[in-house]
Amino acid sequence: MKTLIRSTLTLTAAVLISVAGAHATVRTEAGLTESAASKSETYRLNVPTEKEISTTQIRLVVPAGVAISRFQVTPGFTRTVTRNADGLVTEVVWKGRVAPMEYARFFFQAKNPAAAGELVWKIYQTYSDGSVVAWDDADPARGPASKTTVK
Ligand SMILES: [Cu+2]
Repeated sequence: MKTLIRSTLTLTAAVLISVAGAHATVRTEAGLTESAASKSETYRLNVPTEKEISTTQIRLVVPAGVAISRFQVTPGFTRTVTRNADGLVTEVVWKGRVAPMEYARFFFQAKNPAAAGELVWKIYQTYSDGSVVAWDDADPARGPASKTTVK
């Protein structure tokens, strides 16, 4: 019985740790945080619901110099884009539902900037109660922004 309790506690701790690490992120399709200058890359936005209510909206702020060309179809979600004067997509908003214990993935193709540097992706995750979780480095410990190193 003692052993059972201990292993249950260990499992609970492990689950808590994995949930804490499951932030909303942008990675390459291969799961990497680096890519090459001027490369046409496929990026993957991963959004886990981390509350007991659903995620209803995800807003992505696209780093300057990144040229999004195409989105993979994501059934169940609508997408709205904002473009700048040059026609580049600067923001993307997806609306839909990511229920508790679920995650959603959004894939898009983009051309990286010609210059090396760091891309900072800001993600704003809205829940059904209207609360917004900011993954934008405003509070790096709790809401880190995703970064891609362009080499
Ligand atoms: Cu998390």
